[in-house]
Amino acid sequence: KAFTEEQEALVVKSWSVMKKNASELGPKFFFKIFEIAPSAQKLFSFLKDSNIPVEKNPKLKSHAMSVFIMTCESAVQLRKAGKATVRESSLKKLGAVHFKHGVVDEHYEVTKFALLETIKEAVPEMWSPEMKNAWGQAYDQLVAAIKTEMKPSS
Ligand code: ISQ
Repeated sequence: KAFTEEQEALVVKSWSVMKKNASELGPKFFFKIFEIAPSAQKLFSFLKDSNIPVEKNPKLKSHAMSVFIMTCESAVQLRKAGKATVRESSLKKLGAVHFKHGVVDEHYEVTKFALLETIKEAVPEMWSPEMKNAWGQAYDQLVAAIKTEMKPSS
């Protein structure tokens, strides 16, 4: 389904507010996933080999922040670009990394739930069923784009 101008406006409006707090919202998004699926922490070598509590780990924080920004900016660019795009990485690399870790549909669903919850809590005064739908659709398009690249890196 096409991403409409109205949906783009909702995504842009909420991202312009969330952007300033990306350093808190990114980790919040990741910790929601770790709450639902604690084993997801095993994906990060820098967590396994560290004595610092996960919520204080600076590498995890900066990684979570860039993943969050990348996800949101993909949504913001969706209409202009005509398809889901990512910066500072390529869909090929993202596909290969998700393939390598054996990511399956349920993981993408948990992540979608965590992302929507994070946004809802970040902009409660703007949140609406339409906004939930706009972010959900943008997320689904990003996931679809990653899935088409889910194969071993050559
Ligand atoms: C992979 N992709 C996006 C977000 C994530 C959060 C936790 C663990 C893995 C993830």
